[in-house]
Amino acid sequence: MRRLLVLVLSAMLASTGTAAANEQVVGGERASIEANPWAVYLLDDRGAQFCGGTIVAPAKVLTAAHCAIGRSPSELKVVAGREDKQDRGAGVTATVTKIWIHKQYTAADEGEDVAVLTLKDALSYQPLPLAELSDRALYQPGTELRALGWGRTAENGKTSRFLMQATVPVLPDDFCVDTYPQFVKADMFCAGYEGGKIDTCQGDSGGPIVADGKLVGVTSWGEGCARKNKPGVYVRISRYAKDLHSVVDASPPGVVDP
Ligand code: 4AZ
Repeated sequence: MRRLLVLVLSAMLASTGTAAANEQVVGGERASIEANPWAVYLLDDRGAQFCGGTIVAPAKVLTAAHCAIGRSPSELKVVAGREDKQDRGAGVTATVTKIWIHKQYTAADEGEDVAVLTLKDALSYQPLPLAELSDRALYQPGTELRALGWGRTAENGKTSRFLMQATVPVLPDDFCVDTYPQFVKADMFCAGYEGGKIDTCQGDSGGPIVADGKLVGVTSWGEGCARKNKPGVYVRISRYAKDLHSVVDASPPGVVDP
């Protein structure tokens, strides 16, 4: 009887140990909204979080094209200033008035996975600047980037209640091409560990991966989550900076240029 109790208790400990190892983005940690005020999430027409985004101007949110395609502005909401999805008192739920999707977008793994949402009202949260063509150093293999989101904390798990973050290094383009034949070097980069374990996951798409106070990438795709030799793939934002500036920096209606 004693031995049975010991067995049951050790089995319980072993299973909670496994859960803890998978519990945290995957392999990450909590992040505060105060330190990352430009991090937002998207709600579908049922009020469920399904993607992330980044405030890049007072009334503009950058996300992935695959998060926005096939939706009308009325079927989308942006939640800003809320770290805990269940904290209805924190932040704001913003109305989307317009959706811009890169005109060459076809599928996430073919590139151009970027979209810009225009909001009805300006947000009071600090926007994040885009990485520019001159920021080539941020894309060098080994550069440590920080990915953020409310996505799944395990490949087949639930999305996170809280904002999470994980630090992942940029991997060499040749590694990404070897593991993903469709990988487009000019449009994407991949980041993570050859051994897996730490990665973005479903629900993190559209959200930010940052370094040096700049938006380096947008979470785009990957095979599963945190799998060995299957790193996350991100939009190479510097490549789209020019296109994005023409959308993001457009004067809002009613504001007359001097
Ligand atoms: C997704 O489906 C997704 N492991 C996001 C990120 C990654 C894979 C899938 C990267 O939104």
